[in-house]
Amino acid sequence: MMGSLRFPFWFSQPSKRPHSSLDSSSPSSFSAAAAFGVGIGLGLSITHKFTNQRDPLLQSALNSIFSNFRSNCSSPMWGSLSLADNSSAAMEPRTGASFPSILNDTRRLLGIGLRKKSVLGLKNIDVYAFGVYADENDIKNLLSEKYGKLSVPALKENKEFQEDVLEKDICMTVRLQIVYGRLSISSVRSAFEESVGSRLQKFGGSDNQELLKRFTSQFKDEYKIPKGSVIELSRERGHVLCTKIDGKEVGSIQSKLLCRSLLDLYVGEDPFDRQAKENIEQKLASLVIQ
Ligand code: DAO
Ligand code: DAO
Repeated sequence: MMGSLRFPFWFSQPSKRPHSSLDSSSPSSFSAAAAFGVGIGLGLSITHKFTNQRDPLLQSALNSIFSNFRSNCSSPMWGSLSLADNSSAAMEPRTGASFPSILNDTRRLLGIGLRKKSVLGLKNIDVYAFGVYADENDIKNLLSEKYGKLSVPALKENKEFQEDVLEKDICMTVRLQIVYGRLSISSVRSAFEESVGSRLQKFGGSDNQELLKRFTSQFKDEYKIPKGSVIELSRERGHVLCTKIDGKEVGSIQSKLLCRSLLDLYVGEDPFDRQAKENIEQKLASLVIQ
């Protein structure tokens, strides 16, 4: 349903349209939540349990706001509204893509965002929505002792903390949901060589062609990734990068450098979606401190 709803004008000029986007004549509370969320430039909204709430329209709009309050939103509120139980899901409002709040029993959703790509400098296409997950137990075991006494705002500014998230053996998953309808394997390969390739160079120096080729050779020409496909890129124990397409494993590669380079696209210095990175760090910090 949401896949067909786009508000391109609001994307480009969100600050000029702060209030008018909540359309009460909208046929669906989802679209209202999305429009409202987009209008005020926010990220997450809630897609479940509308039925037993008095005013689902208002509720979803409020969820959309509260789940994105950043430094001044306490973690219990954020937790209870957005990611409270295993059956809930969060929606990326610009695309309608929905992300389960828990994967593999213990991987918790930290934040969601959108990967865009400019084509020939002419247009910006939405390629996929993504959700970043991390194993709760790993977070507690590997980060809480060192950082558990700090405050959330302090932690969010802490470079060493951000570095540890990328470096330590914390199981994580980036789940991609394809939005663009004409994605070819060759364009995936070349986009990957550009984005991940630049990180491999940044973190590992010059000689990483072989590693890059090893990864991209997993993507066989006969694979199809139509709109709606779900790709999971997981850092498993021991820095093994495991790739799944629609639930089927297509390969895995043990490389700390590759894992780090991939995660850097979403939570590094120059991320695809800055707001998503903010939300991810906020959520991560709140989990470390609990
Ligand atoms: O069709 O001309 C075009 C543009 C295609 C852009 C493809 C971007 C691919 C981004 C990586 C996707 C990874 C799943
Ligand atoms: O967005 O630039 C990017 C990189 C995203 C990683 C893409 C990995 C795609 C792996 C699946 C390929 C399916 C054939």
